This record gives sequence, C-alpha cells and structure tokens, in this order.
Amino acid sequence: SLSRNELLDFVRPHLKQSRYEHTVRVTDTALELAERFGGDVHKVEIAAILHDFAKHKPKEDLKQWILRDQRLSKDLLDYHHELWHGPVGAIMLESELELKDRSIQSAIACHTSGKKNMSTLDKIVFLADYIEPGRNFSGVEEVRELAKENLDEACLQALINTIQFLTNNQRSVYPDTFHAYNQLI
Ligand code: DGI
Ligand code: FE
Ligand code: FE
Ligand code: FE
Repeated sequence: SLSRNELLDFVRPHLKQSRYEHTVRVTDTALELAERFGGDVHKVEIAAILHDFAKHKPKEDLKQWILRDQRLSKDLLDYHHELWHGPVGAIMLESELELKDRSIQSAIACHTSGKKNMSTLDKIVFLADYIEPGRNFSGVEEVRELAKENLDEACLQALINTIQFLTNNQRSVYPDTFHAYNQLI
C-alpha cells in the first residue's frame, strides 16, 4: 500500500501549486478529524490526498467519462461541472493508481456534493475539504467550532451554508446535496 509521500508525489503533477497546498491542508485536517471521530486513519489519508485528483482535467474529458462509465450518474451532466471531478476522479484512479477500495472511492466521489448515508470516512473528507485552514467561506468558523465536537452537526452546517450560498446566487443544487441534508436534519 502507498505511503503518504508516495501518494503526494503521485498527485502533485496533476495539481496546480495552490491546489496541492489545499490538498495537504485537507489531509492534515482530515487526519485530525479521524483521530477525533474514529475514522480509519490510513483510508482517510489516502482519500484526502486523492480527493481533488481530477480537479484540473478538461471539462470535455470529465464529460466523456460520465457518458461512458455506467456507474457514473448521467444526471451529473445537468448540473455544474464543478460537481464532476469527485465522481470521475474516483473512477479514473482505478486505472491510474489501481485504486479499488470502494470506501475510499466513495469518499472521493461525494466530497463536493455529499450524499445520503455517508460513512464516517465520507463525512471526514467532505468536512475537511470545507473547513481546512485556507478556506474563508462565510460561516466556516461556525462549522470549525462544530467540528471540534460533532461530525454530523458540522457536516449539516456545511451543507446548509452551501445550499444557502447556491440558492442565494440562483444556482442549481445537485440532489445528493439535499439527500445529505435531509438525512442529517
Ligand atoms: O474542489 P474544491 O474547490 O476543493 O471544493 P469542492 O469539490 O467542494 O467544490 C466546491 C464548489 O462546488 C463550491 O464552491 C460549491 C460548488 N457546487 C456547485 N454545485 C454544487 C456545489 N456544491 C454542492 N455541495 N452542491 C452543489 O450542487
Ligand atoms: Fe473538490
Ligand atoms: Fe467541498
Ligand atoms: Fe478540495
């Protein structure tokens, strides 16, 4: 199995410098959350390092993966392309890194939208991506406070903030984001 440094060396060429630094901060934040809430530390580390692997792939390539891979929900194409890099990245990593662990793939796939029935691993990566110290979303400080005590409450507040942000800006909301919210509320 791959070490932290091997995984970081693997993703580095795929990411811009600022995105790489975000990835390192997400990983450190996710490991803190894993210690606090009892996630599988090694899986958390792998999922966090790889979560934005496909972030800079051309939109057209991501679209072709969605069209061609039966496991990828076609309705992604009806929503903002920002939502595509997680689900597609989780599948791309099967060939690029021989990543076959379904629980890690799940956490990568749902890190932007959330989904119904998130595992502890899914929640930790989703939350770490939202609260890493480089983020300055409005309301992030409240979520950081919640994340000291309660994983579900923190994820719920991150979802609420994101849904409010998207609706305030008259943007669509992917159904899985509502499914995650509805389950936690
Ligand atoms: O890849 P990152 O920049 O680290 O973060 P991300 O993968 O969480 O992407 C976040 C962006 O995706 C965020 O600015 C909001 C946007 N977005 C667009 N549509 C949706 C959405 N986020 C959610 N949760 N649900 C949506 O429908
Ligand atoms: Fe992302
Ligand atoms: Fe996110
Ligand atoms: Fe990210």
